[in-house]
Amino acid sequence: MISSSKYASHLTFKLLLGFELCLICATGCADIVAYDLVKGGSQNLLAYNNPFRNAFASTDDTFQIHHLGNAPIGENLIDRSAAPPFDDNFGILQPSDPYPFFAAQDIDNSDNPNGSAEATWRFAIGGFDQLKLLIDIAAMGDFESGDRFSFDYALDGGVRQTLFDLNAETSLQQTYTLASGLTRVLNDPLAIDGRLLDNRLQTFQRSIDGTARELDLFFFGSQNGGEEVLAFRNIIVEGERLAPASSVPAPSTLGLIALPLLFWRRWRRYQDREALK
Ligand SMILES: [Ca+2]
Ligand SMILES: [Ca+2]
Ligand SMILES: [Ca+2]
Ligand SMILES: [Ca+2]
Repeated sequence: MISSSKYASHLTFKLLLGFELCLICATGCADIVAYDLVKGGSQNLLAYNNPFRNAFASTDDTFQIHHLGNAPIGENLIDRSAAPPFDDNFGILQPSDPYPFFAAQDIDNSDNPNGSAEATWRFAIGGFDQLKLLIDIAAMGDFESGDRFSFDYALDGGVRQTLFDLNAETSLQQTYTLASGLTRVLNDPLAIDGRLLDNRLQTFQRSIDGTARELDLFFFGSQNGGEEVLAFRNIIVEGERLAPASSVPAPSTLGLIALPLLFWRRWRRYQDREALK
């Protein structure tokens, strides 16, 4: 049973947190606009196109969405170090991982001699501005300067612009920790704007200027080794809903009375986003 003092402090914390969120939300609080690969689900995903799905004969070559247990996948993408015989020293996803993710491994292979590949997503994003794109990305391996991945975007079929460029930091090392606790230090990790990628998923986010009906996301890879792996999921577009011109209210006493209701709605949206993860 929770003591009355604990309950009071819990309530105070929630009230303070709520008040803080209200202050933040009063200046704009993000809504979920669209997503894919979030617990296996998608929202406002108009199209997904990947000519490289099931295009490579070797299990150790891939550029596509995987769901562990549904089809073979390269062992360098899976971290089995915490289970007998405890000798795995390379991997990203846990063998019990229940949700789909996109993986890339040795794109340069006999089925794809030019060594590059691209997949695209199209999301409906109309009615929002202050857009932001978030993706959880992980990588492990000793990459080279010739290895490159990128996420680009375009609004309503316009000019393609870089969202994230992933390049090897050829003068740095990264320490990767496996589920067993084993650590491995490898040269030349991938990085985004100097932030090193890890074999655990990290969230990268960037704002997108402008408004549009559709957002195209392009994931490009050019990479050539089996001991260089990358995975990502939780592609989320956030934004602020544009108010219809006719419904923009003038400040009034009534408006002030309605503020708590607005704050409550914002709080619920915040909770919805947290529940997605
Ligand atoms: Ca492994
Ligand atoms: Ca290297
Ligand atoms: Ca390479
Ligand atoms: Ca190769």
